[in-house]
Amino acid sequence: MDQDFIPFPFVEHDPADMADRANELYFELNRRRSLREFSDRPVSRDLIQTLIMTASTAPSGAHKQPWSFCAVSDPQLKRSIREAAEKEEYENYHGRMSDEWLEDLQPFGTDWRKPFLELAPWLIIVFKKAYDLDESGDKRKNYYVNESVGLACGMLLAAIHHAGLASLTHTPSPMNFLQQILGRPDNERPFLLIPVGYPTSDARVPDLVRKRPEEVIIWY
Ligand code: IYR
Repeated sequence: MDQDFIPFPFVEHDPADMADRANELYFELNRRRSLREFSDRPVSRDLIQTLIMTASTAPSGAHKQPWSFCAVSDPQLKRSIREAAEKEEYENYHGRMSDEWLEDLQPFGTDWRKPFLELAPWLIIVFKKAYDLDESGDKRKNYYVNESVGLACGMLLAAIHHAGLASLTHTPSPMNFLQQILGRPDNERPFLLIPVGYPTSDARVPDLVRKRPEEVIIWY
């Protein structure tokens, strides 16, 4: 199949504005924080759809777009997800995680309890697709699946933050239970669970420091 080509949809900015634009986005994204204390304040489905479609603009290997996003607001489903996640996390915090791991997590005060999985108005569960099935049911391979889906998740977090909402990148482990509860097909594997919503009025986060330029950039 031949692909049509169009002119590159480039928007040029006045060089005098470019640093301001770059700084504005940096300051905005630098304010993003992972939230664990969600309120139950509702968020519209339309807004969630726009945020997911923003994520779905991510680049992907051979433009296969190897992702699907389950958007869960149903209270029963959220409860099932919370129960299954807490069961696994209980095992993690009581023997499955190494002492070093528990020590590294200690500053964040996390434990096996995951009330946000019921409180947050939406859970977005991102699935990665190792392959797709064509019309005749034959497997069609996807490429750079982890990279592609990781990029989509990053764009989703930025979109959520930009819209004035908060999120958490939650990785219950193991998370195959999400595939069962959500009835996803065999070519899909859970990648990341992202609660989305508003913080409680007294939500607190650890006072973290981000690495400085000289710690993360190597110039050549
Ligand atoms: N998945 C567990 C443990 C956990 C692991 C890491 I690495 C974190 O940055 C945070 C938590 C949990 O959700 O509690």
